[in-house]
Amino acid sequence: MTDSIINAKVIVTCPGRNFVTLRLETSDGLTGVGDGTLNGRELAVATYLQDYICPLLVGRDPEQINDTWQYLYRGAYWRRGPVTMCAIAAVDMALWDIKAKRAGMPLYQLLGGRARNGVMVYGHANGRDIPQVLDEVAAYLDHGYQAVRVQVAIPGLDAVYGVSENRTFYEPATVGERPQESTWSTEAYLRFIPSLFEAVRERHGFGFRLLHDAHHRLTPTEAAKLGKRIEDYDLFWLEDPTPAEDQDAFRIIKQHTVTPIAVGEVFNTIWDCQRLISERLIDFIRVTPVHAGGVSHVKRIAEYADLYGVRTGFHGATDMSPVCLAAALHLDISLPNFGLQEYMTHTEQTNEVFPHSYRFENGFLHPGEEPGLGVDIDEKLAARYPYRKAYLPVNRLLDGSMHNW
Ligand code: EZ4
Ligand code: CO
Repeated sequence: MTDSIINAKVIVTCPGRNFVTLRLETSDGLTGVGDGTLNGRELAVATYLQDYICPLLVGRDPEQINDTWQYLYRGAYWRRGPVTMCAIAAVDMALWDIKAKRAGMPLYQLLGGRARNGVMVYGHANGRDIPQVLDEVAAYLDHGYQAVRVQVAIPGLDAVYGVSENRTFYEPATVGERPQESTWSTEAYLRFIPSLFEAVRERHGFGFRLLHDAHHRLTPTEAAKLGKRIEDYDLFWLEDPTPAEDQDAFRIIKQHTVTPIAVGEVFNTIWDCQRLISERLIDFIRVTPVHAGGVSHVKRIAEYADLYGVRTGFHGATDMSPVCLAAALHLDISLPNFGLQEYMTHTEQTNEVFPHSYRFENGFLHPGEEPGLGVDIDEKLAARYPYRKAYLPVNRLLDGSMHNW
């Protein structure tokens, strides 16, 4: 008799921040976990899973991942969108976890095995001023990192994206009944930001990959101007220069600068980046398993990107749970066109709730050799950290108009 799913459970926990996890159990006694966390909108995915997907999973053959994916995607009629795709992603990851456990192999072996020895990751140096960022970069380099993203506060602006009070942990979502408000001036940013890259290269040289995230705030012309202005500082990538849904904007940027562009953390499907990839308008695609339909769909996007010389740079901020990070690492180590993996360490409580086999060593992450994803959830411990409502910030220009956060 074939194995079947006998239990599908949604676990919402807040060990420092909120996570939504799907845990499946099969009649053969196997279990699998999948991440369904959508920062600031977590309960929408939890409900989608609990009320609409879990009842459909019970009784299904866990081995037929392709059929289950299509059943949930086509079967919803309402295609794409972050809530639906996070829910499908959670199922997909959990099923790959089960399949690899049954095979007795770490997931990357089922994806064809290793294409490299380890997964290079980038760390996050940030600070209230340039000297503080320079010290942070030094700390990351001392730790063995070979790639560092830099973000700095902009004089005259409050609560700028990517700048944190906590030196080891950056969490933009804040607990409360309303989002925090931050302010923005593109003029102030463009005047100041090149001096950060100049200072970093002057003090630390060119022997590591330097990255920066503009977080969807510029117009195509402003982004083109910035990219051109900072070419000598040799960034590995400039991320999300403009809002990602306007794919044509990237043609303007590409016409003016050879600063590499990374985009896609807000994409949910291959359709969102089809033109960006096929027209070579970006250099790195930043989709990640949780937000883009799981291991199956992200693999498809990465393979499509490879045809056009676009490399991967998967999103890996703290709102991707250890389950999603592990899934990303199995892809990273096996894909020919891997570029770089984002890595932001989780809180100690998060690491305890999600015991895992991946480990950091000298600037690289290794997925580990445990069968499956190599991550589990400690449900008893998870229950000690109940959900706390939290929102991502909103962003206003100095005259009060809403801007992109
Ligand atoms: O703002 O993950 O590159 N990383 C990022 C992140 C995102 C958050 C949103 O939940 O842009 O910091
Ligand atoms: Co980003």
